[in-house]
Amino acid sequence: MSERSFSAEASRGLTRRRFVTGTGSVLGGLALLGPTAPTAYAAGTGEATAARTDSLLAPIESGARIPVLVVGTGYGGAVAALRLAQAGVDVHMAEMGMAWDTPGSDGKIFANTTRPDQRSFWLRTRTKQPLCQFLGYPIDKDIPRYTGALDAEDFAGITVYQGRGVGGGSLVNGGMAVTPRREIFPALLPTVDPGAMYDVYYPRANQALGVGSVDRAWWEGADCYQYARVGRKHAERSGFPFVFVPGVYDWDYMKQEAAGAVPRSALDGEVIYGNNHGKKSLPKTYLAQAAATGRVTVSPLHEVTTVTPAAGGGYTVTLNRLDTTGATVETKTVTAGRVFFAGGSVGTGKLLTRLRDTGALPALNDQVGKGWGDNGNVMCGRANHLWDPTGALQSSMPTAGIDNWDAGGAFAEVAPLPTGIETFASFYLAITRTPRRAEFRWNPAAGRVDLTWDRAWKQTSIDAAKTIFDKINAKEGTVYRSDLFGAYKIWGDHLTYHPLGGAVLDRATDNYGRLHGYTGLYVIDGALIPGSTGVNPFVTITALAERNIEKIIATDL
Ligand code: FAE
Repeated sequence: MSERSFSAEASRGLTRRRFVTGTGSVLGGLALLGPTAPTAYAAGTGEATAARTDSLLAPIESGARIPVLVVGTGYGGAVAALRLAQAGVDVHMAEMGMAWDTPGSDGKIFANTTRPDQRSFWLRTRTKQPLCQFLGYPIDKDIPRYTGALDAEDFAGITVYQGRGVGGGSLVNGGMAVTPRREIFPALLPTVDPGAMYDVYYPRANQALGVGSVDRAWWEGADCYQYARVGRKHAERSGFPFVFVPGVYDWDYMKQEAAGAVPRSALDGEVIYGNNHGKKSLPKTYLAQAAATGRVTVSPLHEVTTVTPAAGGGYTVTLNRLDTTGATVETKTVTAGRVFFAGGSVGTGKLLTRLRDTGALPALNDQVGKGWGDNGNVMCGRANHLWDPTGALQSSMPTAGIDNWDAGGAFAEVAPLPTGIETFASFYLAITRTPRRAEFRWNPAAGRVDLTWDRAWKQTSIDAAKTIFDKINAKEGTVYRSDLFGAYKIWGDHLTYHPLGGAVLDRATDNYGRLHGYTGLYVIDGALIPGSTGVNPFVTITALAERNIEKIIATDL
């Protein structure tokens, strides 16, 4: 059977009931997460994700034949699933993380930033917080090993933070929804028409993500943004443009948090381990819309391990069903007409590199695994004078940054330090221009994929960030904090929140994400972007996915 007729047959002849567990499927999905009852949270954006996406949860049965399998439920995967479903295609999504729809014993789905527990980290027995020290004291602590929401994935030269669960990075990120300035776009994705991106796909992505802007009048007087106003004052006194950026938090909900009218989330410091309320994460946007089509199902706690051509057409996909300790409790094999790789830059980059180099997909080209970058991420803090307090109450949702991209190659997000106490610190995540690109390499002796990143490469990013902060420190008579990332360590140069690349557009794939070497295999996530977006990346990942899936639906299906 040809690949095309396989898909057509699969779409026509297989109902969802035949390839997912039947009536028990939704309960089955919940049961995977533990014994606690499904939640019913407050209305509006405060409501739990379950309210809108529980109908998606339907673990796939071994032996199923499906038209489309999407690997991962982050931005790229959610766009692919929604648009394919709207085009009449049944889609199944495999997600290695949990569904995050069930509260723990404290009544909350996600753990608080200041009180990490097993829900916080992906399969770690000790937290690995981005800021590992405070005032000279280590702040990491032991936790039970669990399939938590934030993965701090260690490679030789860098720790890559990623979201794990239905919704991918949208569960744990800061919600800064930034469209890069049009002038810098051609350098980011040289083979993509900026006209179409800025006229069609960025607006489409922003609309579907629910991107909006904070009420500036409210912001000017809000206690929780004092830290940002101090950031603005210091930026502007040194002559740097201070730019407000949109976000995906429900700003009206935040106002109600400040007024004490609803449960606090951003104002309770929730962010990197998930937001219990307020953030318009993918389960409330793209995935909720996907659920409404009735054509999309999700297997949480299912990790795709192998994809290889099937004898009768399509692809044989192997999935490990995990328990919450990360152990494989079942291995399933299904057949998919098409596979969309959306495991994120690291997930997709590692998986494709391994599949090529271990013989499962040997025709993938030599560009697979290459072009990986850290979006030039580097963090730092500054110690303010006692007359410049940044506030004990800090909203965990950043709203603005310092733009020195053209002159110094840096855009610095004025970030919160939501400790609950006055720290007199200003904290920044800088996104910098960096020429450094690493690659994923299969390591047969160790049986794993390595990343060739070198910690010393961050010096370019530090230099770029210093174009902003050396000047501000000189002007303000202040110094860098040296107690946040280790003893006497100024720069958070050991990590990234923004992995990009690993299966770059128009190199590992064609100009729309079709993998070279195989019909019916696609990349549709941050792996397509060659290492940098110049700003926070998820809007660009979403917009590019919108562009590519539109073309794929029009021409391949
Ligand atoms: P992603 O969202 O990572 O989704 C991939 C999904 O695939 C994950 O759920 C994985 O668990 C799953 N997966 C991977 N491998 C497999 C497999 N083999 N089988 C099954 N499932 C698999 O990918 N970006 C912004 O624009 N603004 C921000 O404010 C911002 N803040 C951030 C803060 C933090 C702490 C972090 C970690 C990231 C932040 N980001 C931010 C980055 C942003 O979340 C990230 O670029 C996107 O989530 C990447 O989207 P993808 O679709 O590529």
